[in-house]
Amino acid sequence: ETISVVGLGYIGLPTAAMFASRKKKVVGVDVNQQAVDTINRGEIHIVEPDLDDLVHSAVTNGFLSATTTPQASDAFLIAVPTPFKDSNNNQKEIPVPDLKYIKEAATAIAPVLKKGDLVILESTSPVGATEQMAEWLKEIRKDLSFPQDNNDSPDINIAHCPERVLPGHVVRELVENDRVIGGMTEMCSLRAVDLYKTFVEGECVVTNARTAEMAKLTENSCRDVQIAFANELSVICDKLDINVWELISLANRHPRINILQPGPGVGGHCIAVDPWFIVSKTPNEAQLIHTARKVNDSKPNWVVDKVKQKIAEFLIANPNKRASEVTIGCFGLAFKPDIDDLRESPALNIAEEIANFHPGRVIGIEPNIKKLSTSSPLELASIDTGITKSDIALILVNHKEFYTVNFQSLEFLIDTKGMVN
Ligand code: SAJ
Repeated sequence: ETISVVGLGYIGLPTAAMFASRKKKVVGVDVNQQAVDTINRGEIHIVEPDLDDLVHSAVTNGFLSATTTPQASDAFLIAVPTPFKDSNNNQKEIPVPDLKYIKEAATAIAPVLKKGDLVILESTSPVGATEQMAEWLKEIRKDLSFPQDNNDSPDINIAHCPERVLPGHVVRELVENDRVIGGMTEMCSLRAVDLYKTFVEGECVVTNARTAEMAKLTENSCRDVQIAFANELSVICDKLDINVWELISLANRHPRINILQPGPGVGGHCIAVDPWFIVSKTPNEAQLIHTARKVNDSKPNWVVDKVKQKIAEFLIANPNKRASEVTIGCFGLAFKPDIDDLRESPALNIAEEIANFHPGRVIGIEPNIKKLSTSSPLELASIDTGITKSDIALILVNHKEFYTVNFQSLEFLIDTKGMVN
């Protein structure tokens, strides 16, 4: 049995390596020649703990190889990105997901499909994407039967099985998490369960494709809405002169309340993205989900405004200083604690925005990063430099290294993560 994994990114590569570690023959397919070459050398092109060893042994043992052209297999897993469509209209409020990479992947595998194959869409997708993918395959392969033909045992089996692993814990969560398996027919689901059982120790729960698509979007939207609640509370409390961290810890003593933590905004590639897949499909119905997105997206601007106020306060307290002599230290640039991932990070965006308007020095303190992109207006510095040189300190991420830092000694401090209490 051969398994092809199309898309060797943050999900596809660990998944491919996991099958290979269970002695399945895996062919990884990616359009990026460089990624393919890196993997074939037994190395990795992404950052994820424990993945390097997994890929290295899978390649050396001969169970994993990568290529740019799909070949005949028994199962195909599609794990390509689902970005938003580029909109020319800046006024347009709701981003719309773009299925072009799913279409490209379907078009690439269609010629090598044969009777009995299983095709699984893993990419996070708007509701209906799996059925759409099945249609694209059918358009190319008129000689095969598909689940949408109302055939209980079609030639090609199709399912949606969204990934739900947490970046930084992918290797463990791939094995331990329960899996939602949404087959287009019962047989499709059974085939997919059988495949995932190769390495999944969690439960494989069966449903239909649309529900599986919505389940993934629901999980991330639920978290987004809950974080929005915490972020809104933080803005309200600031106005009312209440410590939001104390407030939340008090409210959470209630046996049925569990409020999440506010912060500088919501980052990453999932929580701030997936809710739009629901909103763009059902804009009139998805009121709360839409509002939560707006609340979380507005939080970075609120933080930047706080910094501007703090600079003004500092200059009033230090009338002999000019703005160009004020150093601002931004503690934490990653999108969440204890990772080195700067993509879609509200902390990085806030720090860079400050660097762009502030005439003085702006330093970024990020213990998980050795260097920033050359285009970044920020200067990277150590924790010690950050503490001794900052006139104004801004805490953006609660990295573990910051818990022992004496922020209390700083007179001008903005703490978006409640580290100083
Ligand atoms: N955040 C807060 N307050 C909180 C928790 C998180 O402000 O109380 C912020 C973080 O700082 C970060 C953002 O939210 O900027 C997202 O972080 P996260 O840890 O909540 O989630 P991700 O994006 O790393 O991973 C999520 C996970 N989904 C859920 O927890 C429901 C993961 O299981 C998914 O697999 C992943 O999205 C995905 O790929 O969809």
